Amino acid sequence: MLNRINHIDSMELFIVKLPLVEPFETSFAIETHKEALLLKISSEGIDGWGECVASPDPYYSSETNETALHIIRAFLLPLIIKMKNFSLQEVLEEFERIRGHNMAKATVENALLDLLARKQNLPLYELIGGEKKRIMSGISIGIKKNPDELLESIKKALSKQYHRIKIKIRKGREIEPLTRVRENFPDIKLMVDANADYSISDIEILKQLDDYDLMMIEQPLEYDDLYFHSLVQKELQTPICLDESIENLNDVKTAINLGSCRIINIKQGRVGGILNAKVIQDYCRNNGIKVWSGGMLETGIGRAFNIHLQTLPGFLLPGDTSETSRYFQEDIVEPPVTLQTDGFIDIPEGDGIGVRVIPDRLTRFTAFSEKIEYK
Ligand code: OSB
Ligand code: MG
Repeated sequence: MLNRINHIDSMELFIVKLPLVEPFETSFAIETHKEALLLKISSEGIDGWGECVASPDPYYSSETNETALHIIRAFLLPLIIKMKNFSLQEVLEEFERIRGHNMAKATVENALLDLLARKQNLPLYELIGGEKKRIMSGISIGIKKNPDELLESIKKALSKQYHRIKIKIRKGREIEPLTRVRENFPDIKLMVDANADYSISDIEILKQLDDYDLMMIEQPLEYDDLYFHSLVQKELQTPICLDESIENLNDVKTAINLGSCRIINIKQGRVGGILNAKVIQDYCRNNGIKVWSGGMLETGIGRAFNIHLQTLPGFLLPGDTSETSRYFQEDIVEPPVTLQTDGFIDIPEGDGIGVRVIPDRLTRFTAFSEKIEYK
């Protein structure tokens, strides 16, 4: 940030595909693999890494890894090629001309932030003004075949000391699982995520969720809605948390003014990067809205960005930051994320995001790569 980049020597794009230890089912898809678009930017012997949070398909967001690849290649990287002795702020100003495509923009922003931090021998959290501290953990449990499997997963997560449990629900698959969970675990910190499966006409079902002492209901209604969420929030005791509906600071301001939610899930990739996420958490903190850091089943690169982000003061609730072994048998970075005996997570030590990409694992998991060199 404070520093400038003289010039970029090369950029490399990778699509990696990692098997998940177990399929992850949501109201919109079943995922068996994590496919991620990675970007390495090299400058004067130092590499910065970024990970795109998009998926191969447009079911969570309109962006996909292929659309991000296109936007990065055709529009974002060519802007940087032209720049000499530039700051990250200057890059982001150039990016403003491109509408939308936050996940693509965040990928480049993330790689440049990692690069800038490494150039200054600083951990990322220091570069962005965070505080050195441990991070709370949380787990997002997918829709299970039956309530017994769900109870088993919750039991396992509790034995690891996760600070809160989130379960995925979908219309018609909420009351029975929640009843069983509360019979077995009356006191745990619990929340649900509907991934936009309901609409305003389902308000009577949503009202029933007030009986389960939930920390929040995440994204009950349509992915692009703020108005109907405000009507539902007025009828519910349980806070609504928005995920899909929030793509920028304007959405946040509209949501707060309408009363569409009391909590916001910030996915830095969904809002265009770490610096936008920082502005949003600051705005929320000043307006009495708690935020937490969401996840997109990221590899160790994206997960490290989420961990550094949570050192900022607005992140008052545990996020979807789980340990590596819950997603992958083998990740592309070292060290893995692990939970301490009290469920907290340490910030990885070292410069930048603090994790290193292991070349042979990257090669093994890479399905596509492309290198762009500059003179
Ligand atoms: O809605 O938060 C979501 C994963 C993929 C897409 C959307 C979501 C999720 C998660 C998993 O809930 C969070 C994680 O553990 O990374
Ligand atoms: Mg969500």
